[in-house]
Amino acid sequence: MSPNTNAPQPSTDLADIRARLAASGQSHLLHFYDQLPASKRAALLAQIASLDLESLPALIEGYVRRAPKFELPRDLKPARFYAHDASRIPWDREKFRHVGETLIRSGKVAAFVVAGGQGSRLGYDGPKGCFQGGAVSGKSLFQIFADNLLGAMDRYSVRVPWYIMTSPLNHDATVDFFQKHGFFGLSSRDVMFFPQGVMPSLDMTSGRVLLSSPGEVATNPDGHGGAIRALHVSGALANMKSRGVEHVSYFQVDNPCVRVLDPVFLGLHAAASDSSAEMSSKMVPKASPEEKVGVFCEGDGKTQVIEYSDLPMDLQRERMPDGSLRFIAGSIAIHALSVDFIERLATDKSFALPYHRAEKKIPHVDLETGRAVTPDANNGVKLERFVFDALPMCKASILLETDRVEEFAPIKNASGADSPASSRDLQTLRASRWLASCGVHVPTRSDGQPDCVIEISPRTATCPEELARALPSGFTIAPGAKVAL
Ligand code: UD2
Repeated sequence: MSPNTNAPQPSTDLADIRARLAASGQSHLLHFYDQLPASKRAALLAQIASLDLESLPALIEGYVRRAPKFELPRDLKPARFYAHDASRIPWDREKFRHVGETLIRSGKVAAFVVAGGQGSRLGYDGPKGCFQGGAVSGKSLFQIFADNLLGAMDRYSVRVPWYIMTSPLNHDATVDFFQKHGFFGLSSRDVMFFPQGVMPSLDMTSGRVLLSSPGEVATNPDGHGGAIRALHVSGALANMKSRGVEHVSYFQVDNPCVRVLDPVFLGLHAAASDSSAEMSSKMVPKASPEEKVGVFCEGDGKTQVIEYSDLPMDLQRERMPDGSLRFIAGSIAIHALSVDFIERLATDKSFALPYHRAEKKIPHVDLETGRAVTPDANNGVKLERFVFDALPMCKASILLETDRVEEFAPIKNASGADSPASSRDLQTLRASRWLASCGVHVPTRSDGQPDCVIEISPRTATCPEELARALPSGFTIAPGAKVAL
């Protein structure tokens, strides 16, 4: 599938650009213009033309000159959720599984991964989806998601389109990777890549836009919240509608244990009496008050995610009488969104998600000397939008609790928590559970952890019941074995 290339192009005329730069206080971006060769001049003008310069003065005032203050809603309380253990607070899981399966089988669901992030914490030089995330196979994260879809297509006898949001910084490398690997067995007609927008990176003191080289503006992807607009302007939404897609299953590129299409979640999203079927979310109970994930809350009558840094620590530490955390619902960034909801937001001229400010070390060119500067302390501000800020724009939004081991093994850092090693352990732990429930003995170490590494491809099974059907008879695992199923 190809993105839409018919969007109107802004003027690249030098005089027009000079006027826009002067009006937004950013004339320094042409500081080296006269020294550039013709091709670089044209590229710089095209890049500047594509930026929303007009909104910069207000953003610089509101986010750079002073850090914005987050106001907690006065009636803030924890968000309600559909409990993982449906015997505790009863709800009809099988009814919603049926609804979700019917939606998938009738081609009304698409997969959508946000893969435009820079992944700097992992220290991996390339799109994060190309990282080898499979615990045993070393398959890339993208291939694991593709396997997930191939499994679902077999199970439900349907073609499921997959939309992949890249950024201008990793778009070509992502597309090349899929081409090199034959789209991992998917049809290229079912995979659509489109880049998200970018924001200029700003100097933390002056608010001036930084230059990454004499002929290039320093930019950063505009956050996963940029997906709402990018889905629309790229033509992805129109493509979904032409295929009869009504709901999008949204996930992040860093989690190899994600269930790309979860019928129970999709069914709840689409049909629960307290859902407007606009945007729904999954959560896991926070591991500790200090865990750095956004928290689902209710305030001003709306479900919302409050970033851990905005939620006061005394609230994060509050406990219920049974000892559990009161603000327990940690976001694992898995959502379901309706195509109608995305379109309503993306085509509403007054729609805008708020920006969030992140202080970063941003390499740039010194305007006085023309030399490249690699800062060793934060010197810049990146502005990003977050997709979960669309939740309060829903009429009613539901939340499903899930089991951390079942669905969340992210790869974010090079070592420690949320690293390739912790993800491998979690993939193995989940596989061990599934195998044990199929009656297979899993060897354990003296600390009770599996004495083996196991990876179950989502093409083989996405739950213990499917694994029971797929396992060869007499299947065993030897201590220390590495097993890919
Ligand atoms: C995110 C959540 C956090 C928790 C966690 C679960 C935010 C701000 N925080 O933390 O609360 O739910 O995930 O894993 O979201 N991305 C883009 N374009 C961008 C920026 C990011 O596509 O401009 C993608 C990125 O490729 C990745 C995902 O968004 O798939 C998460 O990005 P992140 O690494 O910035 O978020 P993280 O892990 O800090």
